[in-house]
Amino acid sequence: MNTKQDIATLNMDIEKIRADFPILSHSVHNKPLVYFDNAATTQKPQVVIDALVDYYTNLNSNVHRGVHYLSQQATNAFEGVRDKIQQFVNARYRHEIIFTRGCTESINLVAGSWGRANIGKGDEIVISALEHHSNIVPWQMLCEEKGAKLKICPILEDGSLDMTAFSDLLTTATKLVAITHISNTLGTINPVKEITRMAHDKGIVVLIDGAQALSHLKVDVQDIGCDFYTFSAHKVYGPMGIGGLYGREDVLNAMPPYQGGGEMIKNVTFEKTTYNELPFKFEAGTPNVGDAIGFGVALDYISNIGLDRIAVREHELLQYATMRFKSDPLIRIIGNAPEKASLISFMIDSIHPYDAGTIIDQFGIAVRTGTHCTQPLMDFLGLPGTIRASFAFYNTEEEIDRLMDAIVKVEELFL
Ligand code: 7TS
Repeated sequence: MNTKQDIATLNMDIEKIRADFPILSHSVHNKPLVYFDNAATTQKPQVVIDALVDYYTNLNSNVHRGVHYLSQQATNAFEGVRDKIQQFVNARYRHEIIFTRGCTESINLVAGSWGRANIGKGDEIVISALEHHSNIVPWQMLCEEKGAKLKICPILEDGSLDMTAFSDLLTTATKLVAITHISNTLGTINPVKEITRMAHDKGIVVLIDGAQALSHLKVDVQDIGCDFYTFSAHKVYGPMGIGGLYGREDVLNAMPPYQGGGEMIKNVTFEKTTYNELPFKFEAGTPNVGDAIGFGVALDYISNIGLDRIAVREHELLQYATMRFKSDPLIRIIGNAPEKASLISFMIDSIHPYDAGTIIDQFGIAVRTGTHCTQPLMDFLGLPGTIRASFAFYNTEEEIDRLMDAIVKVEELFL
């Protein structure tokens, strides 16, 4: 057990795992694809792709509204995924899981329903400098509508949250804290349990944006104690267009509906409509049944590998890439928080990230360049953007070596 490769081999059979993801054997620009854009979306294992085809081939039917065989089978499969998600994030009740289109819609649901009902003039909402636009703009819109104020918790030089500043921001005017679990740009893992405890001590409601977290670490919403937790399937090896919101039962029950339509009602007359129970109160219209089923298969897939093993493997990749990047004096890593997920934002000297990204792409390597939907964070850091390599457990040290070769080429061309 001397080299990183040995440890990786002991941890999991990478070649076998890679074979589960058909896209990973593709070529781009006549080079084997290296996929380092996992924070934007993860690739899908064949079992997830098969589940989608199987659903539309054998099960397609609308849910919750038919006594016929197919409708009941589709309903069972769809509702079974709710149970899987409940177990995956350790929610107390299955009806605390609301299906949405994804993390963005989940945050908008909370802003549109809980926010409209609970935020008033002069109230304050605390977010952080690390937030994705999805966890900024809905709150800005709400604050504008209600005459409330958005307060921003700053970060320290290493990309960690400034917890002293956070504590100072919590006042009697604060009604909500909405903070990301893991920064999609810097990789910082925030102390969400502590954040929740500090906010709850002052009676403040807490939303955690879990878009980046579900694939990297074991999420336990009861242990965190938060009121809301949001996520997207496509970042956890599942399909796009499906995700969810965890909300604590008492909080969800006290909220008005978000959208009106079929499914979310109990009884409709032209005079008065009464609303359905949880979770259906928040699920107006025909849901995305096929993709939900694919989501369930993705959760089973990573549960079978084991999130603890995934975390170990991804940490190895992060350490290896960090070590390689640090060996090049022209590379500046942006974000060095002690608790960090497996992604690295970086600059190559003064080369614009778009220029670097274009050359790196020619090597068949997918990295993301730009502001990563965190423009205010880029302003905060005084950067035009970064290059971001985000790793999943199916990536390898050899792929990181190939990225280093491409970076050397970028340096030759631009410096
Ligand atoms: N919050 C965080 C922290 C994210 O990283 C993202 C997507 C979202 C919310 C929104 O998720 P969606 O599934 O609703 O779009 N992040 C990224 C990214 O880093 N590159 O592309 C999308």
